[in-house]
Amino acid sequence: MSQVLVLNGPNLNLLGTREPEKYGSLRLSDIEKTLAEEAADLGVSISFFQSNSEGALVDRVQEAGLSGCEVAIVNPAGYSHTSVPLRDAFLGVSLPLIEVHVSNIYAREPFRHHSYFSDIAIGTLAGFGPAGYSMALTAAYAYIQNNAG
Ligand code: CA2
Repeated sequence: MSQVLVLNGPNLNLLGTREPEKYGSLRLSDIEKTLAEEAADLGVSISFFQSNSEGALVDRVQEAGLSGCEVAIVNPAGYSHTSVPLRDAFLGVSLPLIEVHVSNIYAREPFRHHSYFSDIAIGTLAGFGPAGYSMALTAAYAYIQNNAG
């Protein structure tokens, strides 16, 4: 069964509890529950990881890449704009990624307009709220189908 990892970076554990005008009112656990149902319908094995720590995210990417995960859906959160080490982890284990942002980072402060992940991603979804994660799962499934074997 194809494996997909959903990785969320710092502070996304606060989704749905603060700043709903920016990030919506769904909690991360709600988003993960929806994705688990959608993955089951698609026949894909899905796992979830959130951390506020850069090293823990790097470790999880390496583990996923070395254990046969086919695609990662990633919201690197603040690390989008800073983290060369997390970018290097994806490249280091050749793990394809789809980048998700809940908000439209291009309509926000200039420092959010650059992401260290966009140029190495299969594609990026930004500004669709929590629905962006489901869109990314659809895209991940299509990628797996087109790149099987
Ligand atoms: O729009 C996104 O998904 C972001 O990745 C969210 C990051 C931000 O640094 C990026 O520029 C865009 C921030 C995540 C913080 O999440 C919170 C959620 C609820 C309350 C407070 C923070």
